[in-house]
Amino acid sequence: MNDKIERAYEVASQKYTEFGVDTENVLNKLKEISLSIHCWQGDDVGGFEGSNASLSGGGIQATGNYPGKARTISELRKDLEKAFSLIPGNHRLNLHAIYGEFGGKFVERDEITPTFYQGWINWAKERGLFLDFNCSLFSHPKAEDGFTLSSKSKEIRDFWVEHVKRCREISAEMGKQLNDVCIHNIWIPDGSKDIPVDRTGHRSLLKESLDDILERRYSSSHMKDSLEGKLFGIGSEAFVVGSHEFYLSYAITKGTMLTLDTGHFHPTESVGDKISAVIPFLSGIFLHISRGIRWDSDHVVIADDNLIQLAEEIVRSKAMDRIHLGLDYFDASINRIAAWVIGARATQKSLLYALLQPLDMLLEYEEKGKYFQRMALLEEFKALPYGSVWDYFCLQNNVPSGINWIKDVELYENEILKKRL
Ligand code: RNT
Ligand code: ZN
Repeated sequence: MNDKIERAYEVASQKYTEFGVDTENVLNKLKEISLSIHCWQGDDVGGFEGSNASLSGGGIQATGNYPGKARTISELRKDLEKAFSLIPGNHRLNLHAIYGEFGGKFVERDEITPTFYQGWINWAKERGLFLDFNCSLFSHPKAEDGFTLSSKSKEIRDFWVEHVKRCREISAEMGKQLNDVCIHNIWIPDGSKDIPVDRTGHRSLLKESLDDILERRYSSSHMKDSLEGKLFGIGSEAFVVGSHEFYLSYAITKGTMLTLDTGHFHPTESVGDKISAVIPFLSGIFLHISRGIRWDSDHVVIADDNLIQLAEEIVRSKAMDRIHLGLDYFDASINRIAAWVIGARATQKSLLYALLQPLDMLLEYEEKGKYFQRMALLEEFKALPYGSVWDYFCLQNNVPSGINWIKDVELYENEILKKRL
């Protein structure tokens, strides 16, 4: 088996060498790229706050009822460990505030402290993982009227401002203890189902709340803030306060990072194209890699044209050190561990595909106006054996190659998930 993979890799490597591409070099680069794996795929964005913690009120929705959803933190950790064992390389875990360890008692969102996340920090440390963090401004009675940081009620705003401030503090603590930079992502569901008259009012309230939240400075070697806009959500079809333009402008002004979620734009827009347009003006970009289908922005990521283009633009950006890659989708209709593995591997495969392209040759064609040659070369590369390079990468990193991981997940499903009733 391994022999076969090695032989196929040798052949593939020679093929790429003919075009001036060094596959060893490519594999080293690929290994350096960490993905921030989203914890919320494991339990349909439920979290562990207690009793009525089902996903609601945020304009996002997980559909499906596949058996075996993680019901406790230890089940979620087990599932994550399984998923991580099937994804080559070293990665990160992206946590939401609702995933704290509250020990069975209800802790209000404006009362959370780093202590509730110490278990996650320890768990990450033991496994050599790093953490990212998110404030959670949905699935909560105080988010039910559709507005949080931009609410016209001062009481509601104050509550959420306090929550986000605490989440920043928790992020800084995670970064400090893990000796790393924890990215804190701010996404809020604020918006309205129908056409509002006071867009201006809500947007200026959002700005005011954010100014207040970001006033406290943390060392950028431990935490960085990133802001995520959106086009629409369920119940916020006509108006989203935190739109892309709002946060792009805000992030540039304040020096924060900007989160681009690939499911948060019009279907014909290319997020790949946006990278080189915004990165010169930003301290960094956090990509939430997802797959939009019609009204839904959160399908499991696959290596489609959008993802390939995104990967190509990341690789060609010359700013990879300022682009943080995370996954963001949730599918409750298939095995949840497989959903993680498929999305992560598809992202890595797309990056590999992009890294294997003969950029120098392509650039030369382009600069000389040899456009059919450029097109022909790109087309040719679609049929080159990058799958053999991928298999070798998996082998090198001690994870199953090809579809061998499927049986691992099936076994886990039979032995563990099916027993969760
Ligand atoms: C929602 C945003 C956001 C969430 C997570 C749970 O549309 O994409 O990133 O998916 O914070
Ligand atoms: Zn997102």
